[in-house]
Amino acid sequence: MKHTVSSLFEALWQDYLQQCPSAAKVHRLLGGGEALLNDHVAFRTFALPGIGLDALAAHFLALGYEAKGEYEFKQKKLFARHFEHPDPRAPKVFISELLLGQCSEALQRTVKSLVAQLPAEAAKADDFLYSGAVWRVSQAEYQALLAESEYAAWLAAFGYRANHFTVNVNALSRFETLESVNAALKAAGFALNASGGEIKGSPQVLLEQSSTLADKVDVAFSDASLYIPACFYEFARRYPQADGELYSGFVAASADKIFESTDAR
Ligand code: OOG
Ligand code: NI
Repeated sequence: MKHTVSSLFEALWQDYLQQCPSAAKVHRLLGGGEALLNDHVAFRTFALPGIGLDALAAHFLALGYEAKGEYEFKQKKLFARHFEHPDPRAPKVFISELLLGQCSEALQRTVKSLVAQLPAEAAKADDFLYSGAVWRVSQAEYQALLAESEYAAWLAAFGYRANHFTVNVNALSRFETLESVNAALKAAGFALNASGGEIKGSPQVLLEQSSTLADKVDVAFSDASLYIPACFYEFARRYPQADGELYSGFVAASADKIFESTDAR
């Protein structure tokens, strides 16, 4: 089925709920039954031909999205870009890729062996963005990736799907500040990602973000099953720029910490 913007995000949301079951509860807590607007949805991939950032982005460009900001994460060896749709109700999209050329030979070999298991042109399939991890990966391979790059290990375990959805806090009717959202989440028992502080960013950089720690789920590796962090929920409050429009970009220093919402713990 060829997707529309709304059918694609609905399919992504249904897949995401399986990997982040607490999202349904968070949704009720913040929305009280009303629909919530998504600020953005994020994806991860490996920078390899046919499967890199551009291959994922093609799905969104075909739906009218446009490429916007670029971001570099030197330590984590990631590059990212964000995309916006002319319809302001369509969520923004944040896509990152692991720069394999900067990783060890062993990591590159493992990752290439996973990607080689995908059918030709896999990234062009209409359901690719929520196809998950269709390769066989062993527990030992996962652990070896984890020792070098948490991002690589997460991708090997979970593959292609929304890594997180993000609540647009500006559009909430029951909450105004990100502090009040965080307080309600914690009172309801959700654990927040505290790396770099519970609130990343500030009104000065025009973006404040927080996120839950990823829900853990059972993942069946080729030789064993492990209970590991899957997907998380993010919350973003945007501030107006000098021209009165809300800032629509991302903040690399904050994003760097948001990535850590899937860290093993
Ligand atoms: C993306 C982390 C960055 C943001 O909103 O800054 C991000 C990821 O964890 O894949 O989503
Ligand atoms: Ni995000």
